[in-house]
Amino acid sequence: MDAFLPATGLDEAAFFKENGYLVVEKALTLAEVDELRRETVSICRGERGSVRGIVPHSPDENDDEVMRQYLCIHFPHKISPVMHHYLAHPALVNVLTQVVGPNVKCMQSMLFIKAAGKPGQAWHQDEDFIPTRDRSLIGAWIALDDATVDNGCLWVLPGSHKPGILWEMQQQNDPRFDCTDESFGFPYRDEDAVPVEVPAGSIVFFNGYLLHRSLPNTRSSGYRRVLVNHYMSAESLLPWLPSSSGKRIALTDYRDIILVAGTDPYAYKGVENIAEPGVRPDKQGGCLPPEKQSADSLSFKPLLEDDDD
Ligand SMILES: O=C(O)CCC(=O)C(=O)O
Repeated sequence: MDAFLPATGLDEAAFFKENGYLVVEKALTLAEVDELRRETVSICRGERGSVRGIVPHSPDENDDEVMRQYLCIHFPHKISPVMHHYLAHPALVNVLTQVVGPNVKCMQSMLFIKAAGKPGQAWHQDEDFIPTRDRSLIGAWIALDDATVDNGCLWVLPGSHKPGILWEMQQQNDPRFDCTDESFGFPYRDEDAVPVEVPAGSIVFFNGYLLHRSLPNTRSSGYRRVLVNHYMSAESLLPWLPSSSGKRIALTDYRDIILVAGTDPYAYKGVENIAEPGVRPDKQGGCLPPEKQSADSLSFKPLLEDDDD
């Protein structure tokens, strides 16, 4: 396994820290890649269990006809023992333990199929979607085809993870991209982006604050298949809501704040008047049930005058 390191003299962990991404070329054997490709067909055919949005397919439909219908399948590891097995492939764990720490957990997998003509994803930071408490989120993007500019490889803005700021997001209608919101307002230009072209079997690791995107697959046939697993430090809690909840806890930002030093990169949001002063209960008469305690934690309601007696 060769890590792709441009001539910087940095070791893998140092390169990742500096640039926010790292390529390990041909980390998986072609036999392993082939196993994952065959499993992709089975998942798309619905043979591994039910997937929301996958329709029953008749044996008359060939594999290409089936796969072309799906851009990406979320959480394949939940139904596929093969995908589950690859979450802890030694080539992944080796790098993860170097750049995240000794204790690493996975919370998501995504299987991109991205047939010819399918769109990419606009600029975003993965911590917009999966909020860790310690900025330890890391994607492991496992190429199941050679990923090139024309079939829609990953593009990154090297070093864009360093400020540790989550840029604003907005809806976009750019036909090059799927429905995912785009980050905007960041101080980098599209021309600063680097295409991460890799041969099949390679893994691109990238930091959860790194701005990245992918462009459409502009070829006339074939796929740009990728298995992307997301990991984080096991020490961090994961305050994550399923998208079905309709809430984005990662982007929720309590703005009843006072800056006491330096600059606030989110100053443009202004401040709000939310907290109400109040007396902390002194435990006389016992405690409230836990759900009532947390509901009150942001709004210490003043005790009624009668309570002070
Ligand atoms: O591979 C792609 O097209 C996009 C992947 C991506 O943006 C991600 O995994 O966060």
